[in-house]
Amino acid sequence: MSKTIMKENIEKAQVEIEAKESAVKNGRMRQDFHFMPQTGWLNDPNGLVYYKGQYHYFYQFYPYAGFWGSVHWGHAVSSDMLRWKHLPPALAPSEAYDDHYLGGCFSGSAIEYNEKLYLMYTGVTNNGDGLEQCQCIAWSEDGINFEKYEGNPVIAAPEGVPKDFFRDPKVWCHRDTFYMVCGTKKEDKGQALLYKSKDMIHWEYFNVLAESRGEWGYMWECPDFYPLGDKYVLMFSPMGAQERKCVYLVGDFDYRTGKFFYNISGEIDWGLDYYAPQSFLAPDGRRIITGWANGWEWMPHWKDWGPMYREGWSGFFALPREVILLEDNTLSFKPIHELEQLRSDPGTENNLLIGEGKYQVKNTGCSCEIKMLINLEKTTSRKVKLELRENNTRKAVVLFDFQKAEMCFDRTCADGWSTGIARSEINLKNKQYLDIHIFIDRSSIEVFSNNYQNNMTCNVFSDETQTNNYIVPENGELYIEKLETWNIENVLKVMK
Ligand code: DQQ
Repeated sequence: MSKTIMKENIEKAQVEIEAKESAVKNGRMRQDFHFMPQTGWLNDPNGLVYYKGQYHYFYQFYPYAGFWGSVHWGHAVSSDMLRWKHLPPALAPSEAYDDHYLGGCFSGSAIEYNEKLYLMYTGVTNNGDGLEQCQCIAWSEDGINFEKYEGNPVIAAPEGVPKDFFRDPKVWCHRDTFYMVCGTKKEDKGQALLYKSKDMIHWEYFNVLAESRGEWGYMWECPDFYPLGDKYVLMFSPMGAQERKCVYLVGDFDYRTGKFFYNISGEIDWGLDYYAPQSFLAPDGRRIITGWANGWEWMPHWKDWGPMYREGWSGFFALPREVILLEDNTLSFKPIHELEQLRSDPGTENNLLIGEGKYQVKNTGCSCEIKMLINLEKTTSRKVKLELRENNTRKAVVLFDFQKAEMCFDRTCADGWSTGIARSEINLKNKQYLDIHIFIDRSSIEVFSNNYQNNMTCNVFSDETQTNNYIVPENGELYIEKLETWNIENVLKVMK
């Protein structure tokens, strides 16, 4: 019976998608190379996995409007993480434990087991006493059609855990045992709880993997835990930690106690639009993350989700980034090398000395890539402003202040819609060079700097007249050792 309800709800969603997808395809704000839904609303990445020769993206999905609603899991596959083929939704609300209109199939993860693809997600319902969250299982033999386990839920909120703050399971396997980390809170301090299982069905509570003492917010959403080199990394998206929305911690993990000891912390992305990143392993061993390029109303600079709802959709993923462990055990997040396949019309300038006035970057438009290497020792200016998507009246401004060692993304004059300024400090100690790498798409700008350690994703809803990009040094000369530019191919318009 329940199988039938889920199938019917998926078919209903698919009818809606097919009726509206061409309108979204013709939209002015749709992205050229960032993954986005065919129609409707997208938020967190879920169940990212490489399974039977293809990358799978699942995502929080409401097919019926460009706003959040009872969540389904959208689904798409790709062989290169660039060109995506959309599939019917993998999960739809259908059961007493996941069918509330303010709930549904919340975030979770995927893992291959016995050749099947297993999904673990949070079912959210309401039994008359407020929202309740529990962890549930679904699986598939072909990676396309999923069925929910009839014994769901497999984990209910334990004693002392608030029933509406127990979510976002991320599963991995280590030596024949499955482990799962999920987010919760205790006395208004965020926590990551650890569970283990031998068969993905029967789970036992293990320990508090890590927790906030108040410095990392009151709730940890979408925790993710994985080995990297000889270390372990915990990522989570804290609620209530001000500008800190995507924290990473690096340390050591003890499988005997289930405890994580960290001594390094950092921010994955300081932009106004980056949240809930999830990681997965590529077949060549790279640890890759992707996040939702937007945010929630409780965030300090939040205004709204942007005007895309007018075109029948909302939300996209930030570019996939490879996570790299550096010698000092901090992390850098580098856009995957596959993206280089989308480059066209290359332009290169070497040893560029820019003085008074604006330098216009060549070969750029509504979707392009700009890379520069600034020689700080040969630079006399104290600041450089990058004016992006400019058209005489509007522009997004990214300021690098070498004296204050600060980077700042100001989009208040970018598009007549967006507000907000993002800031980050940049460690320039003993640095001869500052590297900057920018990806511009129709509705977003991602800036990577300082060896991909200071990154900002901000949505900017510029129009097609905003095609100029300028480099503007202040009070002195800027020495760019190498400036490279490319246009970027539109790969999503042809996506099924
Ligand atoms: N989004 C999901 C939750 C998660 C939140 C609901 C984070 O599972 O905690 O759509 O963005």
